[in-house]
Amino acid sequence: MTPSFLMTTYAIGDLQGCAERLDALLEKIEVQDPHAQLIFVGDLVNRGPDSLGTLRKIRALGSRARVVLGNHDLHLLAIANGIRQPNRSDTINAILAAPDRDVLLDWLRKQPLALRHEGYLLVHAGVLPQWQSAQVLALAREVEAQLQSDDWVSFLRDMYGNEPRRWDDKLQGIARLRCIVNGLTRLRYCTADGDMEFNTKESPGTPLSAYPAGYLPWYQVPSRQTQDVTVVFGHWSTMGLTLEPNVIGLDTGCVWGGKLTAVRLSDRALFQVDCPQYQQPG
Ligand SMILES: [Mn+2]
Repeated sequence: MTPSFLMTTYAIGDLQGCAERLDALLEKIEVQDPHAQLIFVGDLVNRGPDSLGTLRKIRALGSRARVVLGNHDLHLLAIANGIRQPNRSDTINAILAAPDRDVLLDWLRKQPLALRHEGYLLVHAGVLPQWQSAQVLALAREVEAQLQSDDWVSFLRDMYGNEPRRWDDKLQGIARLRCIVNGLTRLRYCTADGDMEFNTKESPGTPLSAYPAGYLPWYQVPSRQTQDVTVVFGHWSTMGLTLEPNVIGLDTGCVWGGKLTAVRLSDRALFQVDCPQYQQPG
């Protein structure tokens, strides 16, 4: 056992089933740092070639790896329970047919939706402007309690939907939980007062960007309460690598022919591997 002060933590972007690329990335990291601690920012599975191998690999890393859940991870849990139907671009059948399926799905549903590591707050998609750093963890715990309860399948059944679009501390019940899940796992654009928009995937910097007037990438909202920490997130592959003073975006489009990216949190050193294109967008 290596003492914790010698361990360095790396955040790793969306894998989406690219297990072989994960191996290549870990080789690169471990040459320098054989005891690297890893935090995956969600969307471990789906769209890519080996979702089953990816889940097995990360689970087998044991205490070296931590995970926050993404929308594709929740989608897998929903499909496995007959709550959602698989669509043509889903690539999770091997998990559903695997002999260790229940072990893997049970491990997956017990992962958190937000993590704190030193001055970093790690989530899959984003945080709403009204949420304070400590509150984000507390809100994530509310959803985690549902996913980890005996009644978790009924929670998943009620979880899907775009409403309510705006956070209010007074929200209760499933409306409250849905708003938390959508903020942490689906958010890209919102208004300055936190009204979420779920249709636009394009990066604000591209000619394709056509997000509605009044909306901003969530991390650019001026009144955002989480600016006292560095928020690390994935989910936004069209945005690519985002390195700003208190924001790190790590979805560099592994499954779309981009790169798989890890950042060493202590000094923002980047570790990347190229990825062959596995899926065409859309
Ligand atoms: Mn995602």
